[in-house]
Amino acid sequence: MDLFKPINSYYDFENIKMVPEGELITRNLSDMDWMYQDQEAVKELLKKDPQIYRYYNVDIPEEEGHLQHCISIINPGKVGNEYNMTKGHFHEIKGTAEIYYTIQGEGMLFMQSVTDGEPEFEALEMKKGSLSYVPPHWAHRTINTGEEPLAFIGIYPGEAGHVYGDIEEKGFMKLLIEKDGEPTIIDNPNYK
Ligand code: S6P
Ligand code: ZN
Repeated sequence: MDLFKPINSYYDFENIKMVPEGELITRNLSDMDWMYQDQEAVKELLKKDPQIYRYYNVDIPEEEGHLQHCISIINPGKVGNEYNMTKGHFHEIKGTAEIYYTIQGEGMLFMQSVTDGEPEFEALEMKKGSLSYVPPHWAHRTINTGEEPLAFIGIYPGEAGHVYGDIEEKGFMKLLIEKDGEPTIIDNPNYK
């Protein structure tokens, strides 16, 4: 048996990154431009194509028994009046859960499930110290509503895998926009 050796990773608060970096994945606006409601704002922002978020995956075998873990960082900002967010996904093995532990910033965790016909939606607050549970069968997306980066640790089963197609095509049933200076959840008129 190949014995996997214990390893440490660190969050570098000063440089807002994980050390060692592991696998770094960056998502710019152009990677998810159709997901935002205000396409005029998208068009304008695409001239600079800002980075919306990035995540650092620790290199762990994608196998049952292991625990994948990563640090995600969503930059502060908005596209029109909609806050910066991740694309969102289901786990490929839908019966796998995830834990998010917020280490910096503030935001929201959107979850939706369509397991028994009727779509269901839930949202949880994220702030430094919040420990959020994403149960099996819930798609999840994170959103930065603050002025600083939103950074959180994600821990999930090694075999979970990720599926983006469903959310890419149908979207999330709710959006998080700034209204009268406050984060406000509204229905997504484009949800299919
Ligand atoms: C993985 C976990 C996170 C996300 C990351 C980026 O299961 O939920 O590491 O991958 O926050 O979001 P997304 O939706 O682009 O994978
Ligand atoms: Zn996940």
